[in-house]
Amino acid sequence: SSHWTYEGAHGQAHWLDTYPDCGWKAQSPINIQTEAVHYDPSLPPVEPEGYRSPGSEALTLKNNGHTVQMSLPQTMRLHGLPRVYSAVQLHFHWGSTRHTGGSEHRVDGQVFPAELHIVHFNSEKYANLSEAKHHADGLAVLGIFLEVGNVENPAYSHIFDHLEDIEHAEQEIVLSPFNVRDLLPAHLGHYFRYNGSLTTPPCYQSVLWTVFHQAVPISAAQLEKLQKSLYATEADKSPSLPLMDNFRMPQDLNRRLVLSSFP
Ligand code: BO1
Ligand code: ZN
Repeated sequence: SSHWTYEGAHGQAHWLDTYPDCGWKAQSPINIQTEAVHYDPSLPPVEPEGYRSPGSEALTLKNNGHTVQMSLPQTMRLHGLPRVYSAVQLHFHWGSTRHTGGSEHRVDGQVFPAELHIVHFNSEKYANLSEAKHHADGLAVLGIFLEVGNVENPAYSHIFDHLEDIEHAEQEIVLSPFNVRDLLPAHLGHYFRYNGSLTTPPCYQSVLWTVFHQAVPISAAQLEKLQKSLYATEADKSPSLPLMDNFRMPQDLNRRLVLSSFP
C-alpha cells in the first residue's frame, strides 16, 4: 500500500512502521556540513550523455500524488561515476511558499525552495530500476537545488508550463523532447558525493548521491506554478489536497563521510 504521506498519521515519523529501511543508518536526505566534507581531487566532473536529444521516445509527465515525475529514456546515460548509469525519471520536491524550505538536502543548514532529482540505475549490472533499487550499488541520483532568480528559466518552462494539465493525481501527458542538460547547473565539476537512500518509502539504501554545489535559478512565477498547480488527490476524490511540502527531513549522517569534488 502506497498511502504514505509527508505529514500526519502516515507521515514521515511513521514510515519505518511499514518500511523498516526508513529507520536504517544511511538514510537521505542529509544536511551537508561543509566544514566536515572531505575534498577528493580524484572526483571527475559528472558527464551526461544523450541528455540533449532524448530521442523519439515520448517523455511523459505525471502527477503521481507525491510529486510531478517525468519519464526519461535509457539512452540518457551518466558517466564520470564509478559505473555507467542509465536515466529513468526526474521529479521535484518543493515547499509551500517562496520563503519556506522545499529542498530535501541542505548545505550548512540552508534550505532551498525546491530540489530536482534525476534518477538513474546502474545499467552495467542491472536490467532496470526495479532490480537495481535492491542493491547498494544500484542507483545514482543527481540532486539539483533550485533558487529564485530574476528571469524565467526556459528549460524549466518545458515542464512547468504543463502542470495545469495534470493537476490531479494519476493524470499524465506527453511532452515534446527538450534538452534535459539545460536543467542542470553550468558547473558539473562541483558537487558533494555520499552514499544514501531513496528519500521516500521504501527508503532503500541503494543510492550514490551527487548533490551539485551550484543552484539553478528559476523565476518566482515558475516556483509559484510548482507550488500551486498540483493536487495530491485524484480528480473524483475529495478533499482536494494541494501537493506541496513534499520533502523529507534531514537524516543522521552516522558513520558516513561526505566527499566534495572541489576544495
Ligand atoms: S528519490 O530520488 O530518492 N526522491 C527517489 C525516491 C523513490 C524512488 C525513486 C527515487 N522510487 C522508485 C520506486 C520504483 C519506481 C520508481 C519510479 O521510483 O521505488 O518502484 O519504479 O520511477
Ligand atoms: Zn526525490
